[in-house]
Amino acid sequence: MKMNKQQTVWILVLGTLLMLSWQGMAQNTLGTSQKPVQQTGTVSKQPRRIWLDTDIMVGMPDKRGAREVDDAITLIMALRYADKVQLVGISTVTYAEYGYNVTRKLLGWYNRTGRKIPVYRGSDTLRDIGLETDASLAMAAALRRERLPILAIGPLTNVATVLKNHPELAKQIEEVVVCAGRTPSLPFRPGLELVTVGDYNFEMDPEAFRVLFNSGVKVVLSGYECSVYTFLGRTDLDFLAGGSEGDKWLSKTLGPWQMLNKNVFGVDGFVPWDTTPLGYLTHPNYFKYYEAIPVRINTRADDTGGSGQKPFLEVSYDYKDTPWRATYAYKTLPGFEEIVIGSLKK
Ligand SMILES: [Ca+2]
Repeated sequence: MKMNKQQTVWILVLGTLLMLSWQGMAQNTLGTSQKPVQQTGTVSKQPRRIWLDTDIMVGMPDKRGAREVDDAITLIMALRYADKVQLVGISTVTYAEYGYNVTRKLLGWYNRTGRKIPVYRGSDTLRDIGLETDASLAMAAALRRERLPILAIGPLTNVATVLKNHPELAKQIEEVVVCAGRTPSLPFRPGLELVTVGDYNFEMDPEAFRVLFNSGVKVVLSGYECSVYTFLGRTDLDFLAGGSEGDKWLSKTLGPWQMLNKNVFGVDGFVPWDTTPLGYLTHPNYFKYYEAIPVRINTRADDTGGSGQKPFLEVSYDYKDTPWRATYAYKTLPGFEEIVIGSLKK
């Protein structure tokens, strides 16, 4: 039988449709015990077991009107990507007691993993490296049981206490992923660049970063430079108001934070800073990195309006006189923002 051109096209279209539906059926029949092969061509892996250390403060009363919300969004994102990361334990730092309670509240709403995730209180002062807390003891115990990466999205006091008191555990830490650091002299001017802010997690406890880098543990820095263009605007998060009990609480809590950002940075929304270090663990292909880049703490004039000098955590291939190295995430690729928003919708 000879076909004209139109008939040939139709047969091709039909064949493609059949193939697609067959593929769909094949995937549907795989069931839950067998996971389909990922698009990248690698077989889907077990989730990476990680420890989360956080200075979560979402919803804490504050004279400025609101406190950071990004640790909460990062926690929810980690729980929603349970196929990629499994939280072995969570420790709190800075506002240890408040953080403990609000973390347990969020776990009650968003932990659908079927696993109990323990929470531990850590350092309140950020000036007491070496003073054991529930957090440092639990982190050390977890590291004795298994080798783990630590996602540390606050000041590093708890991590430094573990390394100072239990240096033999350094080899049990796969890597520490933190939200800090900059390329030399890069000012941190989010939003419409009206004000310059500091490198908060580093500046709250610079000594803790010294302890970490001196330990030789692999460090991943994913801070301002990488995160600043990931922006959650009001319209991105409106849907939370009509969601679950947790979503409604989150929606009410985000409102004042968005307002504060509008007043201070000129934009009606905010950067979820801490989601990019988590993204390094869940979606590493969405970032650009400088590998094994030298790291130094430099002291020079405060760029945030203060009169004195302050330390800057900086990376540059020009630094020849430092033994410290890091993987430095300097850019987020398009699509990561959708991943963050999508994790709140799942
Ligand atoms: Ca944080």
